[in-house]
Amino acid sequence: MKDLQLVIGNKNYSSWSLAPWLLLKMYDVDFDEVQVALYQDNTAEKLGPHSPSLKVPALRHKDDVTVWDSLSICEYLSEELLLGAGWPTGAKRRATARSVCAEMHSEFALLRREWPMNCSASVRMKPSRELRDEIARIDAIWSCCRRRYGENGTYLFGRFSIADCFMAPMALAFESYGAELSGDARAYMEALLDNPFVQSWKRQGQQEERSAGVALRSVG
Ligand SMILES: N[C@@H](CCC(=O)N[C@@H](CS)C(=O)NCC(=O)O)C(=O)O
Repeated sequence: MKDLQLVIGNKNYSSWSLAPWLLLKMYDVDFDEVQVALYQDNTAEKLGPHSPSLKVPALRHKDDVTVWDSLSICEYLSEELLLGAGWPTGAKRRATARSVCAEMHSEFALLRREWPMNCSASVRMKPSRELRDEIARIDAIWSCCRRRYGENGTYLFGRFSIADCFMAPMALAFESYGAELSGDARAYMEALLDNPFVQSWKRQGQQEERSAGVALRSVG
């Protein structure tokens, strides 16, 4: 077993699992991926040994550190394994990056409910007025960060950072449901969706769904 273990849920649906997984992949950190199927009768029992909150993601490091919650895991990884490289350089950029991650992490309940990440979905959905407001706020975050801080690359703060890890699930949902975005926000979303690890997460999520469908059909 490797020093680092990341426990995640179904790739098709588990938006919170994607953030730390993407950070580890982007920094080429060696880790064991432990997948637990969500929403099953035995999910809590399976998560019990890994996660005090009985939710994913959860991280285990060297058998003596357990970290749960996506944002805490990304903070820990950046501090312990990446020498702080998970965040942009410069106090002002870091403060903004932390603010947008915290906002993403604590807000947008409606978006998560009405347009949940589902890598296999491809359906145009007209957003309600309230949902349009949330989409507009994300559009404003993306456009503003790109304009102010994005000069050194295609990511939110130029080079890849934890902020992009938290935007990736939203980008996948926006792609699935056909969000209408401004030019700068759309360009950022497309760059993020082009990331090879985001693509591979999406493909694996879709594959999982196809296999679950086949399993259900063979039971029925
Ligand atoms: N705030 C947590 C949220 C974690 C969360 O809600 N995870 C979902 C999957 S994406 C989960 O484990 N659900 C299982 C359950 O609620 O039983 C984080 O950022 O990690």
